[in-house]
Amino acid sequence: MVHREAAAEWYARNRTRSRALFDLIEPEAYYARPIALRNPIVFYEGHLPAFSIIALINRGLGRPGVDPRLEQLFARGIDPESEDDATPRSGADTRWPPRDEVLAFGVAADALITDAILHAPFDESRPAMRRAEGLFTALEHEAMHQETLLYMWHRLPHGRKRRPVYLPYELNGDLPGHATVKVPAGAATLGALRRGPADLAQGKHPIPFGWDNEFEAHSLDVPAFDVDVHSVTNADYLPFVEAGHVEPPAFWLREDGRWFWRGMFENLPLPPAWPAYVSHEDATAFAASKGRRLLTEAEFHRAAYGTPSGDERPFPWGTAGPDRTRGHFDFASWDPVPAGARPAGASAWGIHDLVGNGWEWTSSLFAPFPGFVPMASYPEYSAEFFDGQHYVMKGASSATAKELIRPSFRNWFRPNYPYVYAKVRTAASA
Ligand code: AVJ
Ligand code: FE
Repeated sequence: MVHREAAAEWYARNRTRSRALFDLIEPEAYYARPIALRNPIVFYEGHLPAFSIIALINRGLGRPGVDPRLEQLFARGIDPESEDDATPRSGADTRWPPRDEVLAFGVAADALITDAILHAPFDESRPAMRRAEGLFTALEHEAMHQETLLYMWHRLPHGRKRRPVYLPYELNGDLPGHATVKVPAGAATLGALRRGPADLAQGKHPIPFGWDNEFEAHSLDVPAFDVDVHSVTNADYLPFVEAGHVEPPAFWLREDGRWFWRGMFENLPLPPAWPAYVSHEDATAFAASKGRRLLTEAEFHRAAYGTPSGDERPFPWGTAGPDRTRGHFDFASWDPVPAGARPAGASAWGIHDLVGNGWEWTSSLFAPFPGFVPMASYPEYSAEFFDGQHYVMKGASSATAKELIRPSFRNWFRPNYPYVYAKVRTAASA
C-alpha cells in the first residue's frame, strides 16, 4: 500500500527543489545548452512535469494529461554518442516555447498530479501501476534529473548563474594517504527482490520500488581483492595529468601555470584532498598507470555492503538511513568535500566514501540482470542502453537525493562522458 500523503509530500519537495535549481540560472541562459550533447535548459524544465504525466497519469492511470503537444515535445531527450555524430543533437531543430508557457504547463501538471496522487484510484491490474510503479517512476525520475541539472549547471559560465550568499566549502582536509585493504573472497548480492508479501514472511525484504535494471536479486561469488581505502584525490591525479597521459578533467582549469577547480559558483585553487572527478576512460587509464584496475560492480557490492561475518547490510555503515554525517550526498553542497571527510560512513572493511562524494566508476558494462523485464511505466529506461557502450556507476554524489540511495540502484554513462560527479578508486585481484 502506498502512503498517499507521503508520496504527495515527496512530489512537492521534488518540485520545490527543482524550482530552486532553475532559479540558480540567469534567465537569459534559459535556452543555452551547457553540455553540447544534451538538450538546452528549457527542455528540462518542461521534461520533469511532462515525464510525470506520461509515467503516472497516462501510462499508470490511463488518464489524459494537460497538454499533449507539450507532453510530446518534452517527453524525452537522448544523448548522441559524440558532438560530430551523424545524428543531429537532441532538439537541434526544435522551436522551444517561451518560459511563461513552460512554467504554466508545470503549474497545471502539478495540480493534476498532486490530485491524482492523493485521490485517483490506483488500479494494480494495470501493468504500469503494479505496486504503484508509475508513481515511483515519476518521483525518482525527477530526483535523478536534479543531479543532471546540477552537473549541467557546473558547465555554465559563473556569470550565467546566481551565486548563493553562503557557499559551504570544506577545503582543508588532510591528504588521506594511500592505504589499501584486502577484502576476502565471499558472496555479494546484486539487485533487489521484486516479489510480494510472501517473501516478507520469509524474512526477505523486497524494496518498495526499483527500476527495471535492479531486478532480479542474485548472488555472485567474488574472489579476494585489494582496494583503495580512499578515493583518488586531485593531488593523486595531478602528476598523471602533468605527465601528459590524459587531458585535464573537465572540472579543472589552468591559469598562469596554476591549477584551479571549476566550482559551481567560482574557481578555487585546486583542492588537493578533493576526489578527482574524471571520465571512465581516464579513470581506467589512471588505475592502469598504477598497475591496478577499477572495481567490478560485484566487487563494489562486496566492498560497500559485505562484512567479515558474511552478512550484508543495506548501507556501507550499517542499517541507519542515509543522513549527511554518513556521506556527502543529498544536496549537501555544490562541490566535493575532502576524501575521507565522512568517517561515520566507512564500510565494514574501513573503506571510505563508497556512497557519497562522487559516484564510483566500475569496470562493468551496463547489462541486464538475469530475469530483466522492461518496466511498463517506462520500457525504454534501461533497455536502450544495454548496448555495450555504457558502464555502471555505483554509490552517490553530492547531488544524489537520499531517496535514490540503496544497494541495488545502478547508474550508467558512456566511457568518454566527463561531466558527471564520478570518481576513481583503484583495485587489484588479490
Ligand atoms: C540513469 C542518469 C543515466 O540521465 O540519462 C533520466 C536517467 N533517464 N531520464 C540519464 C534518466 C531518463 C539517466 N541516467
Ligand atoms: Fe528524463
